[in-house]
Amino acid sequence: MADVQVKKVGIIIPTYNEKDNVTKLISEINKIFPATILVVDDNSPDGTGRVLKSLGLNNLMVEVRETEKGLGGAIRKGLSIAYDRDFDYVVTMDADLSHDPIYLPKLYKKAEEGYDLVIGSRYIKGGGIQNWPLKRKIISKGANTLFRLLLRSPLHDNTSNYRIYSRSAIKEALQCDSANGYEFQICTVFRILRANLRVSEVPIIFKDREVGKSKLSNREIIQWFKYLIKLYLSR
Ligand SMILES: Nc1nc2c(ncn2[C@@H]2O[C@H](COP(=O)(O)OP(=O)(O)OP(=O)(O)O)[C@@H](O)[C@H]2O)c(=O)[nH]1
Ligand SMILES: [Mg+2]
Repeated sequence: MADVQVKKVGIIIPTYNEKDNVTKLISEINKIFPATILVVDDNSPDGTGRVLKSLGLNNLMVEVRETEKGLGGAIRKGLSIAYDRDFDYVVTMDADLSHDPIYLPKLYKKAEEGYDLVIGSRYIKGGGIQNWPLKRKIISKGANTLFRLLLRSPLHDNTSNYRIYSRSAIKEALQCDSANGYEFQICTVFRILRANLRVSEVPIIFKDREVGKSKLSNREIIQWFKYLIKLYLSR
């Protein structure tokens, strides 16, 4: 019989006050996609970490960061754990049900075709956004257009956190050690492209969160644009 190698896939979900959303998300993932799930929680006041640990699922790891805060740092922590544990591929996705797990098999299949970074993309044919206010759409589309132009990215969606990394791509992403907020997504794309790794996109329909609060503040948006200029000047 042919020796079929089973790949180890991890899914990293950063959380801050998402106990209801992430519980539902994990149950949906477990119905359709076998993987180890690693939640990196920044000691959420709503007890996300405690609630998840009480589920007692054997494919779920919960990493609670007691003192550190920030989306970029949380994802980096997850990637670092997954890399050390020899995962072949790692998916990152948001906890708030904006990223539908039905796309997981498509992301994985594309990565298996030889791509190091595959983005779940809102901005290619077949992709889209449901229920976002106009202001949010303009900011996201504007940020992506600017990044594409300034950094010459072939990707249409550079800011989506729904993506799958190969081990080579994780290695590059882990170099983004000063990108602690939302800028982590563009730092990783920047480095992965600079390392000449292969990138691709699969279309996703992104749904706005229905429960819980957004953590994207005006301060984060300004910090993101400053970081984009910093990347541009560092080419
Ligand atoms: N661990 C950790 N997770 C975070 C932090 N900030 C955001 N997240 C998580 O990162 C994901 C994306 O954050 P969101 O608040 O949904 O950001 P967004 O998708 O840009 O904004 P909305 O969809 O409008 O809420 C969610 O799973 C959050 O819980 C943080 O500081 N630490
Ligand atoms: Mg969200």
